Formats: sequence, structure tokens, C-alpha cells
Amino acid sequence: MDVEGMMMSEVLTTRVAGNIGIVEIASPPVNALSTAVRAAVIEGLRVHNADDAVAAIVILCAGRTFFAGADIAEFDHLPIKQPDFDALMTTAESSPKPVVAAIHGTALGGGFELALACNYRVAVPSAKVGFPEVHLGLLPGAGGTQRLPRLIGTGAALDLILSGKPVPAAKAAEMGVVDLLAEEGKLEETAIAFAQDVAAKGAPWPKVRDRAVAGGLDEIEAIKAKHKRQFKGFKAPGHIVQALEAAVTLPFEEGLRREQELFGELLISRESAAQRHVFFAQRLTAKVPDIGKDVPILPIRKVGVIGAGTMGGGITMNFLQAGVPVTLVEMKQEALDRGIATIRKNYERTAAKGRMTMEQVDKLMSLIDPVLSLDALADVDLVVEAVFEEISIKKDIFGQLDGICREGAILASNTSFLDLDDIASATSRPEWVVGMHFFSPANVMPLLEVVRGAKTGKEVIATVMKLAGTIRKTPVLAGVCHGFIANRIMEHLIVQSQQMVLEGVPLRTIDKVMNDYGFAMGPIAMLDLIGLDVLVHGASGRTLMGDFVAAGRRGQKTGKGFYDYDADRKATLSDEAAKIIGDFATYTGIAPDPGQSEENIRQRLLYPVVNEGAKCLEEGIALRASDIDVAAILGYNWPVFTGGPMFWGDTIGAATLLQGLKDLEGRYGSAFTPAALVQKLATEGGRFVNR
Ligand code: 3H9
Repeated sequence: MDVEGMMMSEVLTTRVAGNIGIVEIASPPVNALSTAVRAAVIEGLRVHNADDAVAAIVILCAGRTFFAGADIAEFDHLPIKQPDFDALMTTAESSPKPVVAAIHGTALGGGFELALACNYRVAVPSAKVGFPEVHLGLLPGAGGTQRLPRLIGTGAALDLILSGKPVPAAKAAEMGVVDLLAEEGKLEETAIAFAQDVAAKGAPWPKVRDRAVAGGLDEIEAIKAKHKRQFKGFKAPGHIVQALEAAVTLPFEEGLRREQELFGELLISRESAAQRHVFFAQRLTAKVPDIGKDVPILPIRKVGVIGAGTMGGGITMNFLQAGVPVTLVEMKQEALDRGIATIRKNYERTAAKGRMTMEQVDKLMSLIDPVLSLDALADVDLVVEAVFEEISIKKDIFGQLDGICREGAILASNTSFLDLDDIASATSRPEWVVGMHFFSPANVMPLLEVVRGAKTGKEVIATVMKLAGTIRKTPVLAGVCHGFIANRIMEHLIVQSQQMVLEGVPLRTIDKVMNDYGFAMGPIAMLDLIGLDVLVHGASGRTLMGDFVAAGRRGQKTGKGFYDYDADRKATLSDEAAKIIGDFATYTGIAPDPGQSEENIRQRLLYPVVNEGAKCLEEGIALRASDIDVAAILGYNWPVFTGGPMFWGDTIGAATLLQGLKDLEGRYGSAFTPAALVQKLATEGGRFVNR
């Protein structure tokens, strides 16, 4: 038996219950439809179709879920091996005996497509079905775009496929996708009884392919408009629309062929390669090579947050939503009241949108214990300090915590730039000190940088990495340095954009170049959004942004910053801003160079980010290049379809990057000096990202 044959026999169990043949697949963790699994399903169907004692067949999966889709890793090794998806779907759909898919967990992508190729679908209420392919830069390529509109109509199908969101079984049943809801825990017996019924009724058994498509091209236009923001920079949404158009205009078989063509184009696209990279990168960040499963995870039952400002409030909300009580400390009653009121207002806004009840708001608020003294933190399991970014203040607080907190409590700082080891030195227990760097707004942004100090204990790292998942963040481990990973690499983009502003490059050109690259917002508009006062806080000496703040131009919130803003937050150019820029340029004596090419601007903004990422790798600040990509994407909205700065650096190639950096260094100085790793990869070959 060949290797695939052996693997197939390991994942497949065929058994017979009464007159029903069961094809059971067990391929942990998520029963992805790898070559071996596809072969196993086909073999299971063959076995039961050849057995005269079997009247109908049930396909089900062991473990936590029905098939979660194609094995995404296989897409890096094209062509897809035989038996391919077409063979699998055709076998299921043309089975002479009726086939029932019994669904639990998540039937996603190719898994959902297999269910649609079966005659019937039975699911437990906790199950979900959906097509997440769009998040991988793909489309459902195994008949999903042709079968789903035949079941639920063109508009609903397009909506579901473009959204990428799984639908709960009850909703799927309402839509006509699921034929029967089984009681939780009784999936197999319900599916068997259902299969017996349909077998007893006799042929013909329904096939989705035989149904007419409900809804026409006009429905497609309406749904396209609803999702229009998704199209910019991404290839897949446009291809998905074309596949749905094919479902409307072409006979089933021709539609399938069109779908396969479109899928093939996406599969070899740079965008899909980038998004598949991000899929695996996001799941890799939590794995720390020297921290195995044997390292204990400490229970975090109660948290203290110091500082009820914007950051502290956002951090608090994360824990409340995870059901963890928070003791929130402020120095003054007024600041404490303001912080609590802001949290309540945020939740009430969510409730007003119908996404939460007022009872839930009250319940969350009741988890906060507002206090005015650090002494109240004596019994918490974790403290997150989120006060003003000033080393002496932080050290003072950590010194006090050392005397207050119980032994074994984790002491975390939300510092975004400061030296964590220096902060830890203020305590007698640096092994319990860690960085938990949230991104603003902390209750929304999905990134948590976990900063490992020189002495941070392994169980502290393991606990905080795990805790990130509990509060729905993706953790990225960083070493101690100025700005850790995301801020350190992205600072270049900000600094260079400011430099170009002073050289007279039009603000709109700088923003446009980054919009064209894929950022939803250019760097200048982003500074206005964050607030120039926030950015200059603590800066010493005269700065361009400081001059803006002095002139009352603090950004979008004051209706004026680099741009002027109207009531709809539409940005226009401002003579006053131009004068502030001109005056500051004169003050610094910067040479004007307003006519730079867009390519020059792009390289100036992006190459140093990749270069700094390379330095983070050299210095061991980041564990792996893909972690840097995740930090940039989740912390700074770096466009996903580029794969992040390091993956993008690989697509342009180290040799091109090196040459570009050398040219920029010649013109603009040491900010562009190539990292040793860039030079190494350029001369020896290789990539930043190695999966
Ligand atoms: C497709 O189907 C194309 C077809 O239309 C057409 C073909 C022609 N493949 O997320 P987790 C791994 S495209 C390979 O932490 P959870 C994952 O890397 C596919 N590996 O668990 C991780 O590995 P590790 C459409 C996969 O419980 C482990 O499983 N389907 C796949 O939080 C656990 O994953 C999708 O896009 C896969 N398909 O969430 C579904 N899925 O332990 C993608 C998971 O080494 N998957 N792994 O880090 C998911 O959305 C979630 O994994 C799922 C479980 C919701 C299923």
C-alpha cells in the first residue's frame, strides 16, 4: 500500500447500522479534506454502494468538527493531487444510494461543499456552515458557487460567500440548506433514522444540481454594493461575483467549469498566497519554542488595572467581556468616575445598536471594582499597569506593587516603548514582570504584544500567551527594545512621512501612495485620527506635530490637524497647515524636494519597515518573520493581501530590497542602512518567511 493509501485507511471507518452504511472520517484536528481524506470518503462511498445490505449512506466525522474545508497547506504544493475535489463531489453526488451529511462543529469551505453535493443534510444546532474562502483570497472551488444559489437564491448565496461568515445550523435550516436539525448529542442516530426514511421512500432523491437558480443578475448588483469596501486590493471578491454570474447565466456543468477556472486563477495569485500565509502565521504566534506544554498555565481569576484613561479603560473592557472581574485603580475620584462613565457609555452604545441588552451592560459593569488605592490589588492574580508613559512613574508603581501584590501575581506593564527590564528592576521579583502591550483602542484592536523581559519566567509567558486567547487577542511575543515589534518597525513610516511633508511633498500624494499600496488610511490622515497631542505627549524640543498642537490643530477631533475636517470628517487642505509646515521646514533648514516620484515615496515609506523587521529578527526581538507580519497587520492594519511587511519583502526579493535601501541610504542617510540579514539573504538567497 502506498503512503496515501495507508493514511487513507487510518482515517476511514466504514460500518453498517441496520441498512445504513456509515462513512466515518477521523483526521484531527479539523478533518481537513487532504488527499488522503478525499480518497477515504470516496472509498467509503464505494464500499457501501457495493454492499447490497446498505440502502443509504451517512457521512460523518469524528472529533470536534465535520470537514473544515480543504487542507490549506496543500495549496502550496500544486497541482492538487488526485483524487481531486471534483472527483470527490462527483462521487458523492452520483452515488446510486442516497447520501446524508451529518454535520457537527464547522462544515466549512470544501466541507460545506461536500455536504451540498450530498442528497441531504442533518445538523446539530451548535453546528455552523459557511464559506470562509474569501479570507484566504479564494472562492469555493468545489461547486459551492454553483450549488448554493440553487438552494438559497443568488443574492443570499453571494452575501454568504462574500461575508465569509459561518451561519448557525438553525439559520441554515431556515434558509433551506439543512434538511433536519438533530438534538444535540444525537446526531448519528438522527441521521441514521433520517437515512432509513429517505431510503424507504425510494428514488429519486433530490440533487442540488437539478434545481433552478432563484434570483438573477440584479440581485448580484445589490449584494456587490453592500460589500463594496471588501473589493479594494482583494482579487477574490470580484472572482466570486463572476462565479455567481456564471451560476445565473450558464448550465450547471459549464458553471462548474467556470468556477474551477476562476478558482485556479485565485489559487496562484499573490493575494491568496499572502492570505494563506497570514492564516498560518496567526496560528503560529502562540507557539514559543522553549515553552512546552509542560509549563504550567496559572489561573487568572481576578485582574487589577492601573489607570482608567483611554488605554486602561479599553484594557479593562477586554477582561470584563471575558467574565474576569477587574479592580480598577485611579489616583483621583474624578478620573475614576470619568473612566467608569466612558466604559459604560461604550457598552450602552453597543446596546443601542442592539448588540447587547441593558442587563448585559449592567452585568459587565458590576464586574468592576473601582478603587483609589493600589493597596486594593493585594489579592489579584494579574495587574496591568496602564499609566502615563514615563519611566520614573512606572518604576515607582512597580516598586509599590512589589510590596502589595501577593506572591505569584503577574505584574504586567502596558508600556509601548519603555525598557521593561528597567521597570522590572524596581521589584524584587523580575521573573513575575511581563509586558502586555495593547493597541488603541484596546477593546477593539486584536493584537497583544507580550514582552518577555530578560528574567520573565516561563510560566508567566505561557499564562499571558494563553490569556490573550481568553480576551480574544492574538499574542505576538517580543523581546525588550525601543517600541518592541509593531511600533518599532512602523515608526519609520511615520518619521519618513513627516520628513517628506517638510520637503514639500503634498500630503495627499503621501496618503495616496499608501492607499494605493492597500492601507485604508494614509499615514498623515492616520496621525490626524490618532490625535497630534497624543503623539507629541512627552516629546522634547520643537517638533512639527508640536507646532500643530500649539496652533490648536490637534487632529480630526478638533476639526483640524494636517488637514481640515468638515462635519462628515471629509478632509480638505488647509492654508494654515501649509504655513505651519513651511515655517517648520525653514526652522530646520530642510531642502525642498516636492516632486518625488510615487515609487520613491513608496520605497521610502516601506523599505525601512521591512529593514527594521529584519533587524528585529537578527536581534531575536521577534521569534519569526511571520510574527512581525501578524503584528503589523493586527496592530497597524497593514494590508492583509500583501501578507505583511516581511512576506511582502520576500515577494519583492532581498536583492531588490538591498539595492533600494542602498540607493535610499545614499540619498537620505543612515535610516536606510541595510540590515545584515537583508545583505545575507540578497547574497546567499533565501526568504524572511520560512514555513
Ligand atoms: C477550501 O475549502 C477550498 C475549497 O472551496 C475548494 C477546493 C478546490 N487546513 O484555527 P485552529 C489547523 S479552503 C489545514 O487553531 P479552532 C490550524 O492551522 C478552506 N489546517 O482551531 C491549526 O493547526 P495547529 C476553507 C487547518 O478550533 C489547527 O488546525 N476552510 C485547517 O480555533 C487548529 O486550528 C477554512 O478556511 C485547514 N482547512 O478553529 C477553515 N483548518 O494546531 C479554516 C485548521 O498546528 N479553519 N487547520 O496550529 C478555521 O477556520 C478554524 O481552524 C476552525 C477551528 C473554525 C475550523
